[in-house]
Amino acid sequence: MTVLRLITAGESHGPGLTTIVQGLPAGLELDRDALNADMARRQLGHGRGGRMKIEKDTAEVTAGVRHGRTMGGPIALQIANRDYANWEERMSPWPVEAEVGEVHLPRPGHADLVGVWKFGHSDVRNILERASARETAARVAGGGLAKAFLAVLGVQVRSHVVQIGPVRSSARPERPEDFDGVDEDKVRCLDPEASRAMVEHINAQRKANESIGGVFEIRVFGLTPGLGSHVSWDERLDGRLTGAVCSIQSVKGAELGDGFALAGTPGSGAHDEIFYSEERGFYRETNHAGGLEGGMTTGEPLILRGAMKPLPTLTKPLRSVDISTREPAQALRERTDSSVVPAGGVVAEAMVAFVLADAYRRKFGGDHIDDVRASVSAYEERIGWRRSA
Ligand code: EPS
Repeated sequence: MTVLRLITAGESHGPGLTTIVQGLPAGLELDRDALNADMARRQLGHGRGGRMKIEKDTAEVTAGVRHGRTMGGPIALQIANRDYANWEERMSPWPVEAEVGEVHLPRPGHADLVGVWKFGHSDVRNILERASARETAARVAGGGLAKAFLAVLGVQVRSHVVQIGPVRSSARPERPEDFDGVDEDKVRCLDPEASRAMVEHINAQRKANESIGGVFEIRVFGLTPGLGSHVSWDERLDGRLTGAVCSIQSVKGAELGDGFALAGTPGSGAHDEIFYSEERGFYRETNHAGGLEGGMTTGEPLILRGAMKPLPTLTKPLRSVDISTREPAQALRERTDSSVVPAGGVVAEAMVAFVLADAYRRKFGGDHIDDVRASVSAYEERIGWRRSA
């Protein structure tokens, strides 16, 4: 059970998306522009398709906030689908006069085939509309509220792209300021040379009718030590964070800190030795663990990467089977994005912010934001934690 809850509703080409976030304290000040800036950041990135020219996402608050502050009840956010104007008959919630054709061509790699079996549909559209990554707009809206809560506690969540196709970035950002300008880069990459090669790679692959995967990295600064817990499997943040990131459409892998590389490193080089000095208190000189030990934050920056597979909607479709005739056929061919890794990082910021905000809510409680702040300060004083920033 989480203390903070995030529910999204909505289909890709339906009237719109809805987000409900429950469990934030009262008195939290929200910034409408900051929420909408994140909505716009999610739409960025070289490699997005025609749909992004249609949408200009904003999150409208319809409940839980008054004069810019949370009241303590559930917060509701609405995001319109502008494209619904082109889909009104096909996606109407109510019966229509017109004949609406069904989709029978499941795409390998998408939820299409298993979804129609499981939910008993004959029309793949009943699955693909909800499985679509359009839903991530609603997550970003909800994650924006979690980020606002974390910001009050001195926590900053950042992301950048570290790989697109085979091209890797060599950037190793150590502080929040190192991310300045990342959203101005075409692929949200902090290594200019790699960024150029990534754009070229996307262009070449797009010409060849391919889609392209990649890896984004999240870094979180200013976390208090001891969020999460070693005592139960479902309270360990390693699992909660990677689970949340792997719940993002197209993500097939997640790693923390040095992650998979640790498996091949001798123990003496794999862990972060502990030091103490009068001015710094307890500290580490390395962060192989990515800011987590025993399922708990250590107070070092959290480092998490997510690997996205290439999108399953291809302009050169793969082999499939028509589910109505059971004859061989080509998979559904649709307008699509060729690369969404830059957007994936923004969505992962939202998911990570949500999990961390929930961890703060569990540990520190509080009905008003000032109660939370006071509780965090009292705890940090008890353990003698010195904030570096
Ligand atoms: C998506 C397919 C594309 C993307 C969409 C996710 O939409 P369409 O089928 O309308 O061209 O643009 O992503 C978004 C709309 C978005 O806001 O991110 C898919 O099948 O997952």
